[in-house]
Amino acid sequence: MSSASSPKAFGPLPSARQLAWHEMEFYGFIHFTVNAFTGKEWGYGDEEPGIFNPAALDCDQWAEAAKAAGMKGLILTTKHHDGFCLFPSKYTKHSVKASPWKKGKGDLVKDFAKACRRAGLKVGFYLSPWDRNHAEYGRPAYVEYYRNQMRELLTGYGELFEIWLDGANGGDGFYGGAREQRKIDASIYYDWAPTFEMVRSLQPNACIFGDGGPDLRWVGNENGLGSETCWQTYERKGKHPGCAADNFACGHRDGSAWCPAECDVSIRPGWFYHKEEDEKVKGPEALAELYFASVGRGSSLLLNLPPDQRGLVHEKDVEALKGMRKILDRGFAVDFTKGQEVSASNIRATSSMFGPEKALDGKRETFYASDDNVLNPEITVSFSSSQIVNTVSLREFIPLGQRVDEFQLEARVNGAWSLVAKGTSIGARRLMRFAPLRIEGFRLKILKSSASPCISELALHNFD
Ligand code: FUL
Repeated sequence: MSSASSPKAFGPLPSARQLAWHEMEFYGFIHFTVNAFTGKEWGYGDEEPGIFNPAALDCDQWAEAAKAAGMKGLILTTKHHDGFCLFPSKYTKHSVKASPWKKGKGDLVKDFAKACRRAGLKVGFYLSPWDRNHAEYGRPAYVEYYRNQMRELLTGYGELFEIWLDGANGGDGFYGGAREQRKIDASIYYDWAPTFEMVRSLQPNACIFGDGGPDLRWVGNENGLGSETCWQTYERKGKHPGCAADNFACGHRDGSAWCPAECDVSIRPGWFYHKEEDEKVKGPEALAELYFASVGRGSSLLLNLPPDQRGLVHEKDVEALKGMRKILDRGFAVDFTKGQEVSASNIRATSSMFGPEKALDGKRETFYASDDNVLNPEITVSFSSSQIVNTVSLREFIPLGQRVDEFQLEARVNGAWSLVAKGTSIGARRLMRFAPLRIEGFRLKILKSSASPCISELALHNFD
C-alpha cells in the first residue's frame, strides 16, 4: 500500500459557493404577492396594496412544509413583476407598508428569513428585474432603484445562498400610470456587472441564478426537467439574465465556466395560488419523478409552493410533499453495495487512498481514482447473495472538475453479464433507473473520459 498524489484538476472548477449549492440538491420557491388575491400570474403593476391581507400568514408553516419534503432551503419572491414589495423598502410606497397586513408594520421577508433559519433551511431571494409598477422602468433611474432594493435585501436579512434573477419581460405595464409598452434590451439595460459585484461583496456565498448564469443557469424549461446529457459546464460569454435560450439544457462540454443547471417547476400548474388548481396539485409519484429528472441529472430541483390567500401552503400541497419524501426515503434507505466486495481494473498508484471502496463508502469527500493515463477503468461490485435493484446513483468528485464523458452499466444476472444502460454526463450526481434485476454483480465501465475519472459514489437501490 503506497500513498499517492491526487489527480490534477480538469477544466473549469466549481467555486466554494457552487460546491455548497451542489450539496443542497433540492430546495423550494415561494411565489407569494398580490397575485394570490387577484388570481393573476403576472400582476399589471396597478394593484391596490390594500388587497394584500393574508389573515393567517405563517412562514413557519411554509418552512415546515419544505422540511417535510426534504428541501434544504427556500427562495422567496420578495418582488414579482407587479412591483409590490414584501419588505418595507425605503425606496417605494408600493409595498407591505401600504397594506393592512400587520397594519402596515410587517416585513414578510424578515418573517420568512427567520422562519427558514428556525427550521434549518437556507434562505434565497427573487427580486424581479422587470417592474410593471415603477414609473421609471426602462430608464436609468429604475436600474438605480433596483440596485438600492437589492442592497436592502443583501444587507438586511442574514446570509443568502441564492439570488434569483428572472429573465421574463412582457413589455406592457402600469409604469406609474403611463400604462404603455416599454421595450428594453436586457443585454444592456440592467448593466448587471456592478449589481453582480455588489452581490459578491455583500453576500460572497450566494450563487447568482440567471438564464445564462453567472453561477447557475436555467435548464431551459419550467417543467423541472433536466436533460439526459447535462454538463455542469457552460459557455456563458455574453450571456445575461433574459438572454435567448442557448443550450441551457445540455450545457457545453467544453464551456469555459462551471455553471450547472437549476430545474424550476411549480407543484401546481401556476406559480401563484389559484383555488381552481386545488385538484391539480402534482402527486407524490410525479414529484419523485421530478427529483430523478433534475437532481438525478446533475442539476438541482427548485420546486415552487404557492401560499394561498390565508398565507398558508395548502393542505393538499403539504400532503403531496410528505408523500414524495416517503417514496424517496424508502428507496434511498438501503444501498445494496454496502458490505459487498468491490474491485477495479486499475487503482491510482495501487493506493488504498483511491481504491474502489471509496466509491462505496457513502462519503462525497472520498473517491476512487485511476492512474492519470487510464481513462476508461471499470469498477465491479460482486454480491455474496443476489439482490434486486433498479436504480444506480453515481457521483464524480467535482472539486476536481467534470471528467467523465461516457459510461455504461452492466449487471451479472444468472451468471451472465449484460448491458443495463449507457450514459454521458455524471458530474455532481447521476441517478439512473432500469427494470428491476436480480443481480449477482454490477459494473460501472467508463467508456470515455477527458481526464482520469474520480468517482465518489456508486450506490444501488431498489425503488418500489
Ligand atoms: C418566470 C416568471 O415570469 C414567472 O412568473 C415565475 O416567477 C417563474 C419562476 O419565472 O420567468
